[in-house]
Order: sequence, then C-alpha cells, then structure tokens
Amino acid sequence: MVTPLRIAVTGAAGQIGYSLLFRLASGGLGDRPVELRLLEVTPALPKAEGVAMELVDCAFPLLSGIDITDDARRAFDGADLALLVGARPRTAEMTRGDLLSANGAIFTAQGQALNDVAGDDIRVLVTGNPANTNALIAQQNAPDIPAERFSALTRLDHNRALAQLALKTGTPVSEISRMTIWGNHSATQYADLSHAVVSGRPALELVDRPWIESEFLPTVANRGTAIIEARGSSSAASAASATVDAARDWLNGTAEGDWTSMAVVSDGSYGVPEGLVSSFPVQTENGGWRIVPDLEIDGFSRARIDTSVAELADERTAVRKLGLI
Ligand code: NAX
Repeated sequence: MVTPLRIAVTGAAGQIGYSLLFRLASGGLGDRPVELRLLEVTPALPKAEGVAMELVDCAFPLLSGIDITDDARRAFDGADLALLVGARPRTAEMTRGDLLSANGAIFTAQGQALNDVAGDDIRVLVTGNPANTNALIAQQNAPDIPAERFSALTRLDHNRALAQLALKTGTPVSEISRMTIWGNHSATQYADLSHAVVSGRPALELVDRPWIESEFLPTVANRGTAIIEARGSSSAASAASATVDAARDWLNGTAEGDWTSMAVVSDGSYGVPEGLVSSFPVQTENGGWRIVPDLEIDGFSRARIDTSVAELADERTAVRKLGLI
C-alpha cells in the first residue's frame, strides 16, 4: 500500500482552506493518497469540523484520513507538506509593526513546532500574508530543517501574469513559458516578461513597452485589490489553486525547458541579499529547486527588482527588531 502524503493545512476553516482542501483531496498533487491535518485556532474548530464533514461527503477515493486540531505539534507531527495559510489579517487600526508582530507570534510558534515534529522530508509553503516574511520567520525558528524546505507563495502572481499575457496575445496559457515574478508578494513585486516565451517567440516581440508599464504590471500587482473591490472579499479559489500548483510543481518538478516563480531563501543570486525569502525564477526536480542562473537583467528590470527586494530587507529589519528572528 502507498503511504499517504501527510499534509498539514493551517487556516483550514478560512476562505482559501475551503477551496484548497478539496483540491488536495481530489488529486491536485497527483495520484498519491493524502491524509489531511486541519489546524485552526480554537474558536474556529467547529467550522473546521463542518469543512471536514463536507470532505467526507465528497467520498474522495484518495482521501485516507482527516484530523482536526488547534495544536500545531499534532498537526505537523510527521508531516510531509505544511501549507501555512492561516494568518492574522490587517485591520484598519493596525500599523505595519502590529501586523508583523501578530503574524510573528503565529509563525515563530509554527516554525518551532515544525522543527520539533515534522517529517524528515517536510516542505513548508507559506500562503498567509505577509507571506515572504512569515516564511522567513518560520524558517529562522526551525534551525534543524534545511532552509531550502521553506518557500512563500508567489505562484498566484505568476499565474495572474501568465493569464494577462495570454489574454493580450490571444494565446492559450499552455503556450507561454518562462514567466518570472521577482521579489515580494506585495504591490512592489515585479512580473518580468523579458525572458517569457509565447508559442516559441519572445514575449517582448508581441507586446510593447507602454502596455507593459501602464497595463500589464499594474494589473498583475493590483489584482488582489481589484478582486476585493469586485467580490467583497479577497482572492480565495485562485489563491488555493496557486497553492496547489506551487506544491505540485515543488514535489513533482517543473516542465522541461520551463520554470516557475517561488519565493525561496536567497543565496545571493541576482543581487538579492542572502537569507531573504524573495521570489525568483525557479526550476524544480525530485522535490528540490534551483534558481535559474545567468539570466540577463536589463536596467528596467533591475530597478524594479531592487525596489521589491529593498521592501523585503526592511521587513527583515523590522522582524529582527521585534526579536522574531
Ligand atoms: P480567512 O480569514 O478566511 O482565513 C484565515 C483562517 O486562518 C481563519 O479561519 C483563522 O481562524 C485561521 N488562523 C488564524 N490564525 C491561525 C493560527 N495561528 N493557526 C491556524 N489557523 C489560524 O483568510 P483567507 O482568505 O483564507 O486568507 C488566508 C491568508 O492568505 C491571508 O493571510 C491572506 O492575506 C493570504 N493570501 C495570500 C495570497 C498569496 O498569494 N500569497 C493570496 C490570497 C490571500 O490574500
């Protein structure tokens, strides 16, 4: 019998959880059975129970078990994959420092619990915002887990960029490769078309600079806000879908000749200070990843990457000052 993939999902009773869990249980990561551990805060446990009831009612052939808990150590015990979705949202009265501090409390504790009890092959993907810095906090609080096992989600930004380019060029998404998101999962992120290929042709031959600057980049960077305005709540199904895409590619590998975008711990590549969790073009294979080397970065890209990376460096300084790392 195949051992099920043990997946811990935090924030399981939230909006993203409500979409993500069903994708995981229905084969989103492949045909290996899955055991789901739903981690929630105590008041949300009844809601998580309701989600679990619906998961049961789907009679998914690949779903081998569900556990619901408010204890991180129980959820992460022996886990192969931890999808850290639950986070403290920013409310109107909160400063940026308050937000980092509230999330710091969550991600220090979860990093320590992962360090103590997760499986040897654990991979940790952080979706909860501020995703890059939350991933940094968790990673720094899990000194026994190799740093390359931590990543933050920029796949939603990557998918948004693919979709906008597909719409503009009238090309199926499947015909587009080598899209890159650099930097932070925030409005400073940079969706780089310089290396993107559309049906075998460089994307830059098909779209012009004014479109990139005045439509493409702002649309991708501000898409989350546009969705909140239209829907009345933040992206959920697309965020869940991107989380599944990111986990699947991490575990199973990117397509030959292509790459994806993942925020990973920098080794200093492309001038991104070592240790920051920043988005890069990344190829994955056998559960590992490497930053695509030697891409040419022009002045336009350089300035935008630097702005986003500077924001990440500021966030790192802030969480250091708060004693979170
Ligand atoms: P919801 O508020 O619907 O759900 C969050 C859930 O997390 C709640 O049920 C809450 O009880 C739970 N939670 C809070 N603290 C927890 C803890 N310590 N342990 C376990 N569970 C905990 O938010 P949702 O819309 O699901 O979004 C979740 C997170 O994803 C937010 O931080 C959001 O900002 C972030 N996003 C990240 C995206 C990305 O691309 N990286 C895009 C979508 C989304 O904005």
